[in-house]
Amino acid sequence: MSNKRQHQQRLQGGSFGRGRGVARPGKPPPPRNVGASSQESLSSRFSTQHMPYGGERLTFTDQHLDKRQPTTYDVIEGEGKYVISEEPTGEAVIEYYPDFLKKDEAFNIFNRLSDELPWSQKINKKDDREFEEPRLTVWYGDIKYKYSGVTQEATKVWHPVLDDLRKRITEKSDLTFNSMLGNLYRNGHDGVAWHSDSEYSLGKNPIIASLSFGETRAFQLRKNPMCPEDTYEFTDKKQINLTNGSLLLMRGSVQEDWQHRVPREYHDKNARINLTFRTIYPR
Ligand SMILES: O=C(O)CCC(=O)C(=O)O
Repeated sequence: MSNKRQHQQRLQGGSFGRGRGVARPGKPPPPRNVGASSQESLSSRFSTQHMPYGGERLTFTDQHLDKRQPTTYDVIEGEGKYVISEEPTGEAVIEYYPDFLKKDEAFNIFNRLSDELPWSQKINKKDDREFEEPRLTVWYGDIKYKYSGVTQEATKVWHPVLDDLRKRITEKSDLTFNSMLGNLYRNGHDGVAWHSDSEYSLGKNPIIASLSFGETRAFQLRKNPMCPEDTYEFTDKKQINLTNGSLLLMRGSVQEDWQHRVPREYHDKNARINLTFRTIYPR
């Protein structure tokens, strides 16, 4: 992805604090509703983004968004398929399976993945500024993956646990994947800022399968305003509290019409691992 597109699409969280060591997961706390009282009202800055497959869309570029007042999210709970929007771009579909893996097995997998995968700290570039990503990452795939100034080198031999998980997702969904980006959130200070997985190498309407291990963390989505006449507010917001052993599928226009993030938390959190299986195409 070009620097310009990285800048526009992947609004990485330079404002996040650094992690302070991996906190082992205990029993995840029950999901809680986020969002409070105040409906946000904010004039925001937008820029025009040229989509890889033609057309344009408005993109929010205000990195100070994370510092606003708490806002209200519709919480999606329970197993199911949710059509979260229907636009000329198509349906944006979320599927959530909280019990994809048994809790004990998922905690064991967390321990193996945190000990055995080659996690590393990457440096992001944004506005000619460099900052450490507020999480550790790992990449498995036949070809390298580039985003936000980060290059994840190809790792052709898959760890057996990852290979097994990939097969189990395919058995459940009939979907196949050739790569996996893993995130290790060491504690509540780690997260990922608003972005969409819309790099050119993922193709149009990419399908992402996301597996979670360890601590429950909020996964939030906000819908891009659809036309310049809109009030430039993100009025449609969803949250799924991704629990240990859960599987989330994002399909259709989710990456084109929505952004997502895992916000930084202001209270103690244990570590969480997230594996995002994708299909990437050579350029
Ligand atoms: O940790 C998560 O659930 C989301 C990770 C994510 O957004 C990404 O890898 O693009």
